[in-house]
Amino acid sequence: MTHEYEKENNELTTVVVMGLRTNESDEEFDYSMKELVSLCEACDLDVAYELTQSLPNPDNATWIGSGKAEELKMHVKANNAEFVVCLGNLSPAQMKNLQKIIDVPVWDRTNLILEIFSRRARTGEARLQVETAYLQYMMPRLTGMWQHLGRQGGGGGSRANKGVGETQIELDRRQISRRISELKRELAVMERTRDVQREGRNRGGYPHVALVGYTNAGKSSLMNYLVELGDPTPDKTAGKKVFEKNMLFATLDTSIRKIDLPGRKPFLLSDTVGFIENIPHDLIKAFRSTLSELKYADVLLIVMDSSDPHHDDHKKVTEDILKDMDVLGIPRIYVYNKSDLRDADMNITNTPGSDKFYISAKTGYGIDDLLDELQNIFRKGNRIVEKIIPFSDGQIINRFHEEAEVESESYEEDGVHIRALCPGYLADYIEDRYSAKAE
Ligand SMILES: Nc1nc2c(ncn2[C@@H]2O[C@H](COP(=O)(O)OP(=O)(O)OP(=O)(O)O)[C@@H](O)[C@H]2O)c(=O)[nH]1
Ligand SMILES: [Mg+2]
Repeated sequence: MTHEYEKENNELTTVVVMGLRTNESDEEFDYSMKELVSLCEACDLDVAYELTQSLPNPDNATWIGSGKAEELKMHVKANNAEFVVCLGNLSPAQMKNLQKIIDVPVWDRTNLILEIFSRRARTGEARLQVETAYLQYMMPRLTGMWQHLGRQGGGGGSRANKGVGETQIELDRRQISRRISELKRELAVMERTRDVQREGRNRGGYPHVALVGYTNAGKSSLMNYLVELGDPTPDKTAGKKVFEKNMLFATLDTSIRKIDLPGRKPFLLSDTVGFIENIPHDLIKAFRSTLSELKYADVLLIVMDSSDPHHDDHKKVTEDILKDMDVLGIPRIYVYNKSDLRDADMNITNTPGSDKFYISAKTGYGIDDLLDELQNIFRKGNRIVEKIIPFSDGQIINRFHEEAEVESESYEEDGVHIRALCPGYLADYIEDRYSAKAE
């Protein structure tokens, strides 16, 4: 991992941002530049200067053209910048050539996102996923790193004739490949453990609601609001709250909390990593196993920042990723969050049965409507369950009374004979539990 730019005393590192505009509108380009600057901030980088270039197509050799590269070099010197962050994804060759001209390292957007992820990942699994993505990104770029040594050697075919740099690259490549295989093996083991844990959670028989959406939409804030609503004593909730901040990729690790509110059926709520436009492919691949949890969700809450003029694009990015993961069959609600920042949203009445809800995780506006709708969805798929429950399973009998509509109940010698209209999730659970015992 490249932590060499992380200063010990949290001192910010100065960078210059380089934007290349090809066929985007002014508005789109400005938005992407702003997003890149926010990504820099999330990585503790201080943007000293923003330079832009317009070209019909990126320059094959230097991405921005050699004239612009000289200008960039000047701004780097003038601002004492330690490196340059580029808006876009550069090929290994473009990166190498540009770096040679400006004399400081060049990061592209993918590199920046990977760096944020590697700094922010906390759980073992997230760390391994990020390291895998990082190494995969580095592999084709090793040439640039050893290029100064590579030039020393002759070009012969046998190993002995190769330059020091080339040999070094081969060694590095082999070492990295080995490490990637190792990481994949470790991740596979973790995935199996998680499957077991998931079964453990399912054994609780609670519906699972998953928060998904663009980064900074307010997913973690909504989770914290609901945690607090379930237990308004700050001392007790402090440990259950997740990290929320006005910063891109505040959350990287998945957290699950049980939301138990008076008069409502309890459910499990999960909060996970946010999405971003043009997310690096390797990173999605690396996070696929964490995100695969979504497949087991009963409801997806697609959270959007409705005060962001680009929330429709964010919705599309999110849907594309969900589609890719084959989870669009799961019931979903579009949650237009941050309604408090938009007068227009505050005049919309949320309608039961709709797939759009306007809320504010700050003020609580519309949250009751959303919770009502979740309860409606849980009730869907209700079916009759008829079972004999052993007397020792008193808590199951309680759940019939709290979460289902009991039609008949009689205490016989062999247990409680019960017939009830159960929500789908509870019916699955009861049927699993008692069929397993019967075997
Ligand atoms: N005004 C307003 N601000 C909100 C609302 N919900 C969240 N925020 C703010 O938006 C910022 C981002 O919130 P988070 O909850 O961290 O967003 P997130 O979706 O979890 O973001 P990532 O973890 O980066 O994917 C924070 O500064 C929140 O205080 C809201 O309803 N209204
Ligand atoms: Mg978050």
